[in-house]
Amino acid sequence: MALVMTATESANTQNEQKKAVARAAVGVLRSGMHLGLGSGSTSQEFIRLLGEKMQSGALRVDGIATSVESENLARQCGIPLIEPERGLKLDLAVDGADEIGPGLSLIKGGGGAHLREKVIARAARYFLVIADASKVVPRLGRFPLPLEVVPFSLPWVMDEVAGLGCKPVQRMSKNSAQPYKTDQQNFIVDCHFGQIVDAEKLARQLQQIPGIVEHGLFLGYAKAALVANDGRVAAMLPDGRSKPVEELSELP
Ligand code: A5P
Repeated sequence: MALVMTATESANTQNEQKKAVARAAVGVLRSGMHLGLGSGSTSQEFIRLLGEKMQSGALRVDGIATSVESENLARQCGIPLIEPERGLKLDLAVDGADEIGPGLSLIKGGGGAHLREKVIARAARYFLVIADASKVVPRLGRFPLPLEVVPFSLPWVMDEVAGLGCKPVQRMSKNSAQPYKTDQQNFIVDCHFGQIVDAEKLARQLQQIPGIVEHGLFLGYAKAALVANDGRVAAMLPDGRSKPVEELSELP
């Protein structure tokens, strides 16, 4: 029996895990909720499954998307969309992550959507992360930290963040030699730190640099993370405990 997984087997496992956590997240929803709809492949699974459940008539919710891509998918799936509005509090935001570190500290923005993702996470009473097991890390930083940067400020932002100990790389579009542009028409700089020793301190330093619209560190945002491993989905909590998804009693 082969003990080492091939790349294809590992990708299949990861996809199965994404579907499993998306299914589990749909399972905690209740009719009438206003939702935040995340971005990335795991969130797309969530949006698809949510659409199916709504089409079956078993659930009635509306949502606000964290990216144009998710908004288009939600529309295709028949999920009613709402707009940002004063006084609006979302019941629950569900989103993926690129890394989940201690205390449910996160790196997000692999898809370039972390600005809207953070806005939506903050506008929600409960921020629920959904992820495959590969995202859980003992320390953040192996995944390059994305920054959304105003184009005019790019050279100086790169100089400043290099001074914080990373290798900054401007993200390029997948299909062209053009710089990648966010939904807000800003640039993304991916900061290769290798490891982030003090995430709180780094977040404060990044917030002080003019031209950085938002960084991809989400500290103190996630209330729980549904993570799939060995065919089971468990809810990880900020204090390091795990519990069965059904026992997430503090959900709105
Ligand atoms: C989008 O900008 C990101 O924050 C995503 O939530 C993150 O990249 C997770 O994506 P996957 O679900 O595709 O791993």
